[in-house]
Amino acid sequence: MNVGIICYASVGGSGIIATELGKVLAGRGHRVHILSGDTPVRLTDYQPGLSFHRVEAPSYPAFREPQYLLSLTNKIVQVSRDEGLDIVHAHYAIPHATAAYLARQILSSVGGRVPRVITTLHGTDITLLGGDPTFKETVAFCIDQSDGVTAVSDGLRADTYQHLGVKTSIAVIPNFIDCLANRRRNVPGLRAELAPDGQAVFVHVSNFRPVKRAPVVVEVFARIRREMSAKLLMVGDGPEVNEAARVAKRLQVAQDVAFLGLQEQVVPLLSIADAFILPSSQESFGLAALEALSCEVPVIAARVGGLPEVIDDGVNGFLHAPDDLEGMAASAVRLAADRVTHTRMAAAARRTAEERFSEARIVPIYEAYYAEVMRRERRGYTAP
Ligand code: GMT
Repeated sequence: MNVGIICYASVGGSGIIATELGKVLAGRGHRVHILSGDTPVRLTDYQPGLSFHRVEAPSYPAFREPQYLLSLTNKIVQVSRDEGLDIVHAHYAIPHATAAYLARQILSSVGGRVPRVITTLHGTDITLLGGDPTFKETVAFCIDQSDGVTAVSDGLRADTYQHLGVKTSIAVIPNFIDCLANRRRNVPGLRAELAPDGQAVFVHVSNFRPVKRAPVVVEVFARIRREMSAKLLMVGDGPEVNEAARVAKRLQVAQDVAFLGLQEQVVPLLSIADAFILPSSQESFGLAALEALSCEVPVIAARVGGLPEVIDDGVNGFLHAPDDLEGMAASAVRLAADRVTHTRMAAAARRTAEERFSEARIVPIYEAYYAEVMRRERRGYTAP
């Protein structure tokens, strides 16, 4: 098939999944065109069958904001025409589902080949933004007008029906991971450097947006520190990084918290961790949690959104009510102190990634979904 994939380029699960999907599909013989405002972080090497189309949003004195929606729409129209796309796969509804819808309408109105539109919902596009009255009706309309819609978890699917009132059927296709690339490595030097006195090591990886509650990670860690000697690695960057650092100072654990910023290679850091801490207020799936599981790192998380579909409480990690910081800390201490439990959960974590969320298992589900949508009756524009 000939597929156009639209995604955000910045670090974030939706862009990562979209790009990885494109790479695997190209490896399986499809032609894939990635459309994005910048080169996505995971689009690093040349691969036959995979190309990149930059979406430009020129500034103009009359505009106060760049017109991303218009330029993306136009780019989809051009690439569809030039390349003969079968499918336009929009990752993240806002505004990608709208751009794909508009492009399909434009292409339909002039005749010729018209691609099917598939929208994949990722999380904050629904739970934080989609239901906002500023966007709601347009977002719901464009989701309903897509030829196919997928969500990354049952939880997100339910939220979409509840918050946006969409009517169309939504298929759940979970996120996936390359289990070969994301596996625990032996990095004794790194552990000795970051935890020189044999301390337990906890890790948090995110974009430090408020929804991730990075300052709460530090609060949980301060409770852990009362019980044992430990280090916390904070990986990533974003709006709450400084607040998290302030909390570390206030709680007098700053000397044991390392803010490492954006890291291209998280596998070595995950490979020295005893547990991953993810107390998000909302999380449709938790790709970072899956990366940890794949590296044999049990995850301690808030019981919200799609996280219970990834983390089995007491099996590959622990789930707690979002405000149960004591419980999260107690689980962390238990994992680091009880090696038998840790070994059992680390093995279960890896099995979760391999058996339920491997790229080899999930990408063919996307392929089958593409084929099903191609067979469906078209939606959208009908010529007058
Ligand atoms: O996490 C975010 O703030 C943005 C968003 C994204 O575009 O990366 O993340 C969402 O999509 C990921 C990929 O499907 C999911 O793994 C994340 O759980 C989801 N984030 C939230 O629901 C908060």
